[in-house]
Amino acid sequence: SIGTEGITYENYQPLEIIYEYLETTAQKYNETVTIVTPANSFEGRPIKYLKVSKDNFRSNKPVIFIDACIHAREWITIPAVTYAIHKLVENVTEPDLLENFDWILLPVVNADGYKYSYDVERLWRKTRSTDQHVLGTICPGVDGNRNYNFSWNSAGSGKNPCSDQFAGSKPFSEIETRVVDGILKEHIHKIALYISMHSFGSMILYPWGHDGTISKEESILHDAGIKMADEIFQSSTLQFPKYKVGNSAILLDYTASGASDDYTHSLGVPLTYTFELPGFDLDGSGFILNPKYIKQVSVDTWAGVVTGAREAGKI
Ligand code: ING
Ligand code: ZN
Repeated sequence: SIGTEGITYENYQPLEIIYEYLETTAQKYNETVTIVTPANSFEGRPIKYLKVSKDNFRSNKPVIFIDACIHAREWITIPAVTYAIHKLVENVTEPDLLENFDWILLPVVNADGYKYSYDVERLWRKTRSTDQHVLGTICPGVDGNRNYNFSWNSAGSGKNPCSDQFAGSKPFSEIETRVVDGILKEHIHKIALYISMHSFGSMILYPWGHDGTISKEESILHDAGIKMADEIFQSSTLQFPKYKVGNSAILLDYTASGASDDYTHSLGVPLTYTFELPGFDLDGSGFILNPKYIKQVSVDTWAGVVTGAREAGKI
């Protein structure tokens, strides 16, 4: 559990251990790390994130915001973010990253869903809310990555609560997406890079996902994306496919509205990405990545984030 790398990367950790790691890190490195619990999840679990900064966000450094596990079954995304925390404060080999940026790291957006996936139903995707249901409905949960308030419910989502792409009863119906929105609103003018970690497929995706049109920032999005993909490829000792980089609708071959990268882009964040971390087809799904890959995927993802941050610093 809590070891020399802060937290072990040999197995997927339960929510309680991840939170213990965040708490311990905030205590141990209290000069640079602040833990925030902005709200509780639908089922009452705290949602926790870390602010990492040399001066508690007092200067005007650009902010880098990384979130993960909005989709419950995408477990590999969580260690990718705790490893970033580890490299920012515990095992610093790139000191420029804290010199030049302030960081927000939210490893588990969907705490209820992760717990449910961990304990009950491995391939659960959505939140666990039941607010939108009339008496007796049997399908809980909203697709968090269809719930953001940009072009909401216009593509690749719907109004059927039993669908895995249920958009919710309205934009930001979910406390979990409202938490992310709160962070975005608090720092919006400073956010230089936003990455939402998903799995799987080894892709770096960028807006616009709702209709596949070209962003005004397409060229910087694409250039920085390619640099991140190259760096991940260089870092990796694994036989995963090289990351593809592109507009999400074009690369995935489907449009999807209400996703967090489109939303942050609509708020004016220039560099905003969805990472699809690697997955092997071990069970016909690809979400169930063998734990033996956790460490290396986390290391490789960090290499990509480092490059993305430095690119963001140039703009
Ligand atoms: N993939 C993303 C999803 O929410 C995505 C892909 C990202 C679509 C951004 C549109 C915009 O479907 C996974 N694995 O969840
Ligand atoms: Zn996802």
